[in-house]
Amino acid sequence: MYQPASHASCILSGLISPHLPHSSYSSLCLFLQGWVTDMHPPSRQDYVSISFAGQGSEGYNNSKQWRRQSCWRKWNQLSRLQRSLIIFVLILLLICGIASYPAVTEHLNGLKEREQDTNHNSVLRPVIPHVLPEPAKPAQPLLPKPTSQRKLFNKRGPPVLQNRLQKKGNASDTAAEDKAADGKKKGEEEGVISWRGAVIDTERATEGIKDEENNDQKAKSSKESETSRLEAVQAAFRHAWKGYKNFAWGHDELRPLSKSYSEWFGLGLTLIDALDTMWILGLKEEFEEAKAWVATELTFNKNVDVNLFESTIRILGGLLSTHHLTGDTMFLDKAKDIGSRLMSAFNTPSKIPYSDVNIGKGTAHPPRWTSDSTVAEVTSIQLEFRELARLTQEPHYQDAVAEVMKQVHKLDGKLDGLVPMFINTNNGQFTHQGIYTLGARADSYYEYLLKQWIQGGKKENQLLEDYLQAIEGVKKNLLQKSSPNGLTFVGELSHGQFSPKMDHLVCFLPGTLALGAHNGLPADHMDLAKQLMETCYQMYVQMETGLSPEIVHFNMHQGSTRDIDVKLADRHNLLRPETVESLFYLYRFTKDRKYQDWGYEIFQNFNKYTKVSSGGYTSINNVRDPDYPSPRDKMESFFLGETLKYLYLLFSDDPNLISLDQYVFNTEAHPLPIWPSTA
Ligand code: DMJ
Repeated sequence: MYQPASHASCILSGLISPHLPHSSYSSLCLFLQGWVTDMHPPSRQDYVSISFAGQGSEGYNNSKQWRRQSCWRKWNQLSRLQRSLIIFVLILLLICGIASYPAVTEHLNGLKEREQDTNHNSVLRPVIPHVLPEPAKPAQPLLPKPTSQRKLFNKRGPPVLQNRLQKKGNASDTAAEDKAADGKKKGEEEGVISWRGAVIDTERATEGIKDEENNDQKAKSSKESETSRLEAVQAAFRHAWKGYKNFAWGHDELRPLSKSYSEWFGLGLTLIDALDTMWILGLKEEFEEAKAWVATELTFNKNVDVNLFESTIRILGGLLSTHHLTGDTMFLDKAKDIGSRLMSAFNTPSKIPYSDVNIGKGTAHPPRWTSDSTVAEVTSIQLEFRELARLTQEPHYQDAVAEVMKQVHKLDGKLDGLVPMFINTNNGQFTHQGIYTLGARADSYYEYLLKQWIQGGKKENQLLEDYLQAIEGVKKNLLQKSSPNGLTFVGELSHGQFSPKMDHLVCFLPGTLALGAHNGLPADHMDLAKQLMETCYQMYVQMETGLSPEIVHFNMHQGSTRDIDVKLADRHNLLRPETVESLFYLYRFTKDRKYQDWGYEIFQNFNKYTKVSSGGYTSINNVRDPDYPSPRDKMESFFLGETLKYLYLLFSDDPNLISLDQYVFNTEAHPLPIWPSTA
């Protein structure tokens, strides 16, 4: 009697033991054994027979009385052992029920809370929480997806219970955990963590986070550096403008040291050259002041001689581009005025224009000592007059400059597409033949071949052919490498004799070559552009002030100790733009930040050696003496028209700030529109 009760109670141990501490379980067994023995004496029968209403022979009687009497009769028919066992089982079931109640409640609550959580936060919570940047909680544990969690909990109860089961060593769970642990270890070795089915490539996830953070950081710091560099250029412009405004307002050039000005044409050259720069730099106040001066003070009805080329690229070009950028027709009217006055330069026997025009009288003439014009000058006014013709619908502007190109195209005296430096206005022939350079007097001929072709929608094949031929001519006749470092440079040829001399002016070439490559010309043009860009940068870096001289000579002899020499007479720097101009093109097309950094170095050196404290910047005489660079007391108009503009565009990461697919810059950095294809 004792044994079965004891045995029966302990059969149930599997049900309750996991839920109770060991000591409680033992005491319960002892208690039950004693209770059953004392209260229920053994019955006569050792089997349990239970019959239910309706199932017996007596038929169905559903009265309460009958049911009570029948149950009692059945109960009394049981042996004492059977009754004790039944009572024992019932008591055990009751105890189990009471014991498991809190855990069940907790489980149910847990499920309920999780369900609410999932419903409310499904949008906010990431599937893998720490993949989203959450600075306040950087080390969130890896969790499986909510659905997997639900499955787990349904199967195995709430987290507390799971932990206890694991500790107690549930066989199947332990095996699973071991497997998971193995998998985790293996996974960790492979950079993968597996958490019950949620597999996360931590290496990649972490990399992703790190990359994202690094990228964010990089983007932030490059944005900051972009902003601060742009602001630095604005500040430089304001400083230059302060000097011009205070000491040279309405005059051609500032003399910042003597706090005065110089006149060349007497047309407010710096102010006009700087108009579109102010617009691009966002200097509204300064722009409005300057605009008011143009509207009210600027007059071309003056008895004054101007250089056709210089006034075309600076004044006509500046007014046209400002008209385009602002939409203000006042600038177009002024452009028409100066354009029409300059046309008298084309009244020559050859139709090759004279270099000088009296814009008040409407007369033109060559320089006093010659009847020649400079080749670069007569072939670098086309962008502006072509645009004026388009805007005014007066073709004679375009016809006049096209005639020059047509004649030059046909002329004898070129070498593999390279042109001499002078052309005679009487007979239209090249003079002083045999000298070829990409520097002064020839430079922008090459630039305008390409740019006219781009401006006109890449249809004028003759311009393109002349350009491509000329670049081949450069490669064949003028390109050399220096010693000891092998810098690629463009020298000059004089009657068959190569000279390793290169003007700073030649540094327009890397930018032009890059622009051509961007427009579909051979890729090796870009390679050459990069090599020449490096050389132009070295022309700055290798000087004690970090500023380039006007002219350098490259060493080509084996055993040279330095690549670049500078003659005494060539040590000046006029604040020229060509190198930063090319850096701008190279950066736009390659996105290589080194070009921005090179430009920033140059910019800082302009600030260090050419800035005048009372306002303005000055040309210097000696780039090799950082202690006394010997200021020249002149701020050229192109410093504001070109140098600062290109620096600003170089430091900007916005390719749409004067898009090179919509605008073509004239040789004075004034952007003119590329013609729509229907034009
Ligand atoms: C500018 O007037 C123009 O860029 C021209 O083509 C060359 N010289 C100066 C700048 O150096």
